[in-house]
Amino acid sequence: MKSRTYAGISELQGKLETSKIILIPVPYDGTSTWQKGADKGPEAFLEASENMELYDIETDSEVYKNGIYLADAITEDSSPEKMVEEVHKVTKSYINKNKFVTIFGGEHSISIGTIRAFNECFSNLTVVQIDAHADLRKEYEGSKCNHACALYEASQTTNLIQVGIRSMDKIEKTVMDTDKTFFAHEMVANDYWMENAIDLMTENVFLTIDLDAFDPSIMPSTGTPEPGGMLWYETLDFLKQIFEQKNVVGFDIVELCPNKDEKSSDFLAAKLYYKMLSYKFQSSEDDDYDQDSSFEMPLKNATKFEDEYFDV
Ligand SMILES: [Mn+2]
Repeated sequence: MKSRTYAGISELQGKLETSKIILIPVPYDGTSTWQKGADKGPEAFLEASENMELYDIETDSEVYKNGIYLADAITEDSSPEKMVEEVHKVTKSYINKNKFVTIFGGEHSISIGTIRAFNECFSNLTVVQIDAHADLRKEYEGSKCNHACALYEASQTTNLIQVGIRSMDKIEKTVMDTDKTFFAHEMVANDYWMENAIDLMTENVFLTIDLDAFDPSIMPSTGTPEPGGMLWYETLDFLKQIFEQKNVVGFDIVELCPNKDEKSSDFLAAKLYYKMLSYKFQSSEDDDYDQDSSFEMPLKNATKFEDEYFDV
């Protein structure tokens, strides 16, 4: 039987051994408070991806030729804590294979695990969170692994920069670093917010994108839509600048809550994912699969991983 590949690429282009890129689906929706359905996000995203052109006009590239391996979905959902643990473990195992690791959720709590993995593998990590919500609660409804707490740990352990924020609880102000927060209502009046945000970033950057950061007019299918969000081209412009100026070490995209009568959100998510890969690999698509040529990821403790490093 033919196994499923990302976007219907050939099995050869989707092989683990030769792929530079890993995609891990995490269909988890254990703690969402309002509209359920983020567990259906990865499937809707994959379906939309299968119906998308794989040539990117803007970068004049076909990034899938770098190889994109569709990993087994993480289905651990016995508790939020166990899910986070599993996401952390699996993400780290693929980073240790020297791959460019991407994760598609699921609700935002999965990012506690992804960020923990990247932070352990890359020194001086900046986390750029693009989101409508601050997600800085230390604990919510009895768990530290609730989606409302998604970025609390990152706020304590990484250089966290929050972009697009327009909804939070007052208590989150005690945790938030307002010098590194770009509120939506201020972004509309500040022509320099992108440069200001990039100036705050260290070299190694992990991006966590909550799709509710986008305006509901272009991204209605998300658990908690908030008016006044970001639009398509400004978001791409910001992302492109980050990919050009920084070493983006990986990213996750979360909170697609598909609606069978509204497919454009699924396509936005699919296209966003592919755009980000296109920006990442823009200059390297003519390379062969030799990972030493242009794709180097400085691991924090490279020696620690030596055994697993080239085991693919
Ligand atoms: Mn969020």
